Parts: sequence; structure tokens; C-alpha cells
Amino acid sequence: MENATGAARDVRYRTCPLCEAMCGLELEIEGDRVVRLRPDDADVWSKGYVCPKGATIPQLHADPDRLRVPLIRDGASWREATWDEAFARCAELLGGVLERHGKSAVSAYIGNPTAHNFSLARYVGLFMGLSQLPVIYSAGTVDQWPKNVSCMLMYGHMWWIPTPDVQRTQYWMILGGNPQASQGSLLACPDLLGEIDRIRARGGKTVVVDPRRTGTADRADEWVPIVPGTDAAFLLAICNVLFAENLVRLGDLVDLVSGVDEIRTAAAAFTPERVAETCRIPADTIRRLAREIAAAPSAAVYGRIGLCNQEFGTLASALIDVVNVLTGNFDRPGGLMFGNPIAWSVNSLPNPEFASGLEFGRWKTRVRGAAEVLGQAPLSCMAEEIATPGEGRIRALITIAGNPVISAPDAARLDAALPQLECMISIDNYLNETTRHAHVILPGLSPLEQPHFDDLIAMWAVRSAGNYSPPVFPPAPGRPAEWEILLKLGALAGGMTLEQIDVAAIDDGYLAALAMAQGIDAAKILPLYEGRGPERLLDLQIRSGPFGDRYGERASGLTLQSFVDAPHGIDMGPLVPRLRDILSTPSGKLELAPPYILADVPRLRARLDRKVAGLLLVSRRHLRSNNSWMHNLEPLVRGRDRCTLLVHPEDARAKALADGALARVTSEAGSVVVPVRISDEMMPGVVSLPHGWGHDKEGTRLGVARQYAGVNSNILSPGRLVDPLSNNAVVNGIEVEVAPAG
Ligand SMILES: Nc1nc2c(c(=O)[nH]1)N[C@H]1C(S)=C(S)[C@@H](COP(=O)(O)OP(=O)(O)OC[C@H]3O[C@@H](n4cnc5c(=O)[nH]c(N)nc54)[C@H](O)[C@@H]3O)O[C@H]1N2
Ligand SMILES: Nc1nc2c(c(=O)[nH]1)N[C@H]1C(S)=C(S)[C@@H](COP(=O)(O)OP(=O)(O)OC[C@H]3O[C@@H](n4cnc5c(=O)[nH]c(N)nc54)[C@H](O)[C@@H]3O)O[C@H]1N2
Ligand code: SF4
Ligand SMILES: [Mo]
Repeated sequence: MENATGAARDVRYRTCPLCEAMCGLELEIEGDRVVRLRPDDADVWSKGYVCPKGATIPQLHADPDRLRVPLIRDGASWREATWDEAFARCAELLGGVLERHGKSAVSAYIGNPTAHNFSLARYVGLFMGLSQLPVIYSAGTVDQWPKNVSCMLMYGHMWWIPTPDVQRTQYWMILGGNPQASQGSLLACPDLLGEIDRIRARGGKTVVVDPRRTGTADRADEWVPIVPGTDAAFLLAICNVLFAENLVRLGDLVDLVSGVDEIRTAAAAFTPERVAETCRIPADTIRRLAREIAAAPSAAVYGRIGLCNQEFGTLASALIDVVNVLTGNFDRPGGLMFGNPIAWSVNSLPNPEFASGLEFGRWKTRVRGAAEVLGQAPLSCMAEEIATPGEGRIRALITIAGNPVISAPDAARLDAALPQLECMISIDNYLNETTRHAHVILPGLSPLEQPHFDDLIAMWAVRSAGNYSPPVFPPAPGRPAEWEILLKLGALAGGMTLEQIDVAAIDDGYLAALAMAQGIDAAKILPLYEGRGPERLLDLQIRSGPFGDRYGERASGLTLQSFVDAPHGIDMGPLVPRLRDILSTPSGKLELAPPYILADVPRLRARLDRKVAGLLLVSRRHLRSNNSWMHNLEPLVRGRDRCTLLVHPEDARAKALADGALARVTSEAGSVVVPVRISDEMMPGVVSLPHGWGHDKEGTRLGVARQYAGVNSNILSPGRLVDPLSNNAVVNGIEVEVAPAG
């Protein structure tokens, strides 16, 4: 194709890496520019669906504030550096801390985009292996750690997280998730609002249980408001009804499930009448919903971030699965099912750490004494571990695609702690609220400069589909991909010198180890590959996966080349029952009632008697956001102010709050001033703020975001509040005072 000026136009297809929906995009490029972006109607998975966020990938690529060269701090200013200079500075800083304070003074923080990034997702494990850092923090403990814990204890694997089979279900109950904004989470399926319509069209029903009447609730058949943090009580009451009315049906799983009686006993005290006031859901409604789930030809009860980032995160996350199991809606079409990825993810491999048994609390944090859970301490410990003097104090921090100054609880405290580090290195594409504290920033490539193929997310995708995207534009000469940056930093943190790091040898060793784990002889496959890095790893993942050619053993099996030849992706069909492959608990059974989780029931019972004094704050997301980091793209932020406090009209009246006027919101952790929006989409007694804002910090390079700064809701999140079973932060259901602000 040619345009008027004669420049060649070219059409490329690629998967949007920004969220779990994995939409196929069609890009028209001219030279080094994207001149048009459209949904790829022929994409086998997304079939022409995209959202406004994916449509801004060209702007993200072109954003002048996006970093393209390393930055080295020079006192109060920054200088652009070559990659050699930047790595030398990292070696100097890290080496210094290791020498002065030892390994226990070095830590890392792993942020959310790691899961969506071709290089980072496949190499973050190698970083951990090479560095052997004693404690690593992650966004996991402000996200899905409760679900990791419940899956580990119930199925024996923390990353096999069952997902609702929405394309075939007749009844979908959503608790604490808003796919209208998020596009699905621990649930990969494009166009979820469309799925709600399709469920209705085939005679089914969707129910949303949420303190806010979200865009998803508006599209669904029923909205059930619930008091934040009380879902576990609601779910136990559902169980109570199932037992009381003899509606429990284990179906094909009857021989595989253990713990039914324990659940019956635990649920006995949680009658609908007993929990009704606490949850503020009428007993009749709870009873009816339980009967509906049991009577539906198929049903999928699903919980997400609202159920994890709360006081009873693990108990609620486990009970979601329990209700599905008890009603025969587990591991069968239309219920909760396990994904079946074409390319296995490193996360799906058995964790060698737990080879000799599972134990929590193997170590405790230095300052607070929080016991480790699945290798993680609460993210809110990071600030105190940096700021508190003594042996083992964190002196060096490596942040990987994370912005904890915005996303972590007690945000102001972390912001104040980071400048005390002797060494902070950030692998990040922006000079933002967190990385402004770094000594060195190492930028990754733009989404258009690197390949893509999701593997982790495919573990909870509703079909076995995959799509490979080659880079659209070549990266500038000499720019390393993030896998190489991770490898070098991991080795440096592990005590090697730059001269000792042999990238090729380490990468070959990594591939060989992963091949061996699949029973494949590394010596046989290494010579097949010319380049290094994640692409050959992807070929291994596909070829040794469930549909792969096993390097020639299965003639019609898939290889990476199959995907290169299929630019719209390959779909191997809907999910199939997999529980028997996945179950790896010590008992060999699906553990419905792990004692570790059930031990939390008395705490929940005590919650039934607790009166709430103030208003309860919950978080929300918006379709045009991506946690904290896409507010620098004008098309996503312009228009009506989105960082507002949603307040129900009754509460607004009681607190003398006016629509559009400023209010001061105060919790035990801090206070912010934010415009009020009065709306009956909130249930009375609950207010909502979006997370991911607060871009008014000095010293960032975010020209657009700064103009739409908003406030950081995590200034209000008390770092001491965690779900004790998982170490996950409680950022939903925080007691706040709200008053008019001058
Ligand atoms: N109050 C409240 N707090 C929350 C939540 C909530 O609901 N309410 N949600 C929590 C959840 S679920 C999450 S996941 C966390 C998110 O917490 P984080 O992961 O800490 O935060 P993000 O905002 O996702 O920041 C991502 C960072 O990665 C950078 N980045 C983006 N793309 C790339 C890339 O390709 N490579 C590299 N190297 N860097 C990149 C961005 O510039 C940014 O600095 O926030 C949590 N915090
Ligand atoms: N556009 C966009 N998409 C995103 C993101 C983004 O920032 N923007 N972030 C991505 C990330 S990292 C994640 S983890 C996912 C999250 O995906 P979702 O879980 O769908 O996240 P939210 O849209 O925040 O929806 C959470 C809902 O939980 C409700 N809630 C809060 N507390 C409670 C409670 O105690 N009980 C119940 N029942 N409900 C409660 C809130 O009112 C809100 O409606 O989204 C991902 N997708
Ligand atoms: S829903 Fe939007 S952000 Fe998510 S993959 Fe699709 S286009 Fe990208
Ligand atoms: Mo998340």
C-alpha cells in the first residue's frame, strides 16, 4: 500500500498487552509511525473487540515522556547515560551495599506490568534465582495473594486459579469485580459485558454483589449491595442454605473432595438471618440467591479484587470456590474451570520451594514480625523495613515495573522512606512518583518494540487460544530487552561483577533447566536456536505444551512457527475438565476446608457483632485507566474529573457535602481533599475513590498526568491492616470520616 507521499504502508497485527482481555489489534504503519489502529476483526480470540485503552498504544509508544535511555541521578538532577554507564553505576551502587551491609540489605519490588510483559514475565523468576534475595515484595499482596493462598491449600498449586466459564454458564455471580472497567481479572475473556448479554439471551442470569452499582451491575440482571468486607459471611450463609435445604450436589467430584462436613459445621452459625444485618442483605435475598445458584443448569460464582483486598480476603476467596464445588459447578463446562494454556507459564511449574511440604511463617519480618506467606511479607512492611535502623535494614531496592508510592498502603510513609536508600534501581519506562527516588532508571522497550504472547494470563483464559505478535518497530540499536536487564541486575544483586556475567551462558542454562523440567533433553534443543531470550523460551513453552509438537514427536503439533504463520492467532477450543491433572495436595483430594483457612471463622464471627462507626471507603477502577501509569496519555484523562469521591445522597446530606465541592477524607493513616460526586450508585454508608492517582509530586516527568493529578487514595490505607492469612493489604472497607473542605 502507498499513501499520497509515496511512503509505504504496512499492516501489522498484534495483541494488546495492557490487560487480561488480550485483544487483537490491527495497526497500519508508515515508516516509524502508526497511522491507524483498529480492532482486528479476524482475531480468533477477541473477534474485533477493543477498549479505549488499547487504542492508545500508538500514543504510549510516541509519548515524549516515555523513557528511552537510562537515567542516572546526579544530585538533584538526572543525566542521560549509555547502557554501559548505567550498568556500571548499578554495579557500583549494589556492590557497595552488598559489601557494607550484606545480602539482607538488598530487596526488590515486583509490580503489575511484569505479568503482561513478554520479557519480564518469563525472566522475573531467573532474577529471583540469580539474586537469591532473602525478601522480595510485590504487588501480589495488594492484589491476588488471598487467592494464591486458597488455591495452594485447596488444589496444591498457587497459580492454578479456577475461572468462571462465562461463555457457557447459565448463571454468573460476580462479587467484588467490575469487568466493565477492568475488562476481567483472573478471568481472561474479551468483551465481558457482551458475555452478560449473551448469558441473558440464552435464558441465564447475571448477579453483581458489590457496594457500588457499577457499570457491570447496570448491565447485569440484579445488583445486590453488600457492606465491604462481609462477603465471607454472605458466602457462608449461602453454604448454610445449601446444607439446610439439601441442595449440596458434588456430582462427579464426590470421590475427589474432602472437607464437606467441616464446611457444614463452619456454616452452621451463619444463617441468613444472622448475617443479614452485617452484610445488609435481607435473609430472603440470601436464601433466594442460594437456591438460584443450586437450581441453575450451570453456575459460576466469581470473586475478584474487592474480595481480596479486604479484611477477610483469604476466607472469602476460598468460599467462592467452595460454593461452586458444593453446587456441582466446579471443573465442568459453565462452572469454574481451570485454564489450559497452549504455552505453559513458568508460574505453572511446581514450586521447588514447597517440594518437601508446605509451611507458612518460615521467616518473620524484622520490624513488625509479620510471618511470611508463600514467600511474601505484606507490601506495607517495605516502608518500615527501609526506615527502621538496625541489622537487616533495607539499603538497596530494585523496583521492577512498579509504582508502590501510589499503589502501596500507607503511601505517604513509603514516599518518605525511599530517599533513605543508599541504592535504588528502577526498571521502568517513566520518571514517576516512585522512580523519582531512584539512583538509576533503566527503561524497557515500548509494547510496539517487542514480541508478545501471553502465558501467565492464559492460565485463567476461557479458551485455549494464543497469539504471537512480532515487534512492530525495531528497538534503537544497542537497547537491551528487559530480560537482559533483569538477568544482569539479578546477577549483580547475587554478588557477581559485571565482568563475571556471561549473559549467553546464563540464558542457555535457564532454557536448559526449563527444558529439563519438561523432560526434554536440553542438549538436543539448544542447537536449534540462533538468538537468545524469551522467544526461544516461548517456542519451548508451545512445543512442550498440551498442543505442542514435542520437537517432532507429534507431527501435527504446534510450534512458535505455527503462530508466526497465523497472525490472527490459533484457537484450540473451549476449556476441558482438568482437576485430576492439577490436584497436587498432599492428600490428593480437593481440600474444601483447609484448617489454616477455617481457623479464621471465629474472627469472622466476631465481625458479625462489630458496629461500624464511620463511612467505609472502597476503591474503584475506570475503563480509561491502568492502575497508576497511563494517566500521561491525554486521550485517557481528558474530560470530566474522574478522581472523585462517590457518596450516596443520604450520606451527602448527613455530612453536608455538596456535589462538585471539596471534601476532606480522613482515616487513621492520613487525609486527602477531593471533589465529591453525589450518586445513588453507592450504597449508603460506603464511599468510593479510584486508586492510581496523586500525580502532583515534584520531580516527576509526567507532563500530562501532572495536569490531572488527583489524589492518592492509598494515603488513607493503614499499612497495619492486612488479611492475616495471606498478608494481603486491606484497602477496601477502611473506616473514614468525611467533611466539607473549605
Ligand atoms: N487503594 C488501592 N490500592 C491498590 C489497588 C486498589 O484496588 N486500591 N489495586 C492494587 C493492585 S490490584 C495492583 S496490581 C497494584 C499495582 O501496583 P504497581 O504494580 O506498583 O503499580 P502500577 O500502577 O501498575 O505501576 C506500574 C509501573 O510499571 C511501569 N511500567 C509500565 N509498563 C512497563 C513495562 O513494560 N516495563 C517496565 N519495566 N515498566 C513498565 C509504569 O511506569 C509504573 O511505574 O496496585 C494495588 N493498589
Ligand atoms: N481499566 C482498567 N483495567 C484494569 C485495571 C485498571 O486500573 N484500569 N487494573 C487491572 C488490575 S491490576 C486488576 S487487579 C484488575 C481488577 O479487576 P476488578 O476486580 O474487576 O477491579 P475493580 O474494577 O476495581 O472492581 C472491584 C469492585 O469491588 C468492589 N468492592 C470493593 N470492596 C468490596 C467488598 O468488600 N466486597 C465486594 N463484594 N465488593 C467490593 C468495588 O466497588 C468495585 O466495584 O483490573 C485490571 N484491569
Ligand atoms: S480490553 Fe483494552 S486494554 Fe484490555 S487488552 Fe483489550 S484493548 Fe487492551
Ligand atoms: Mo492488580
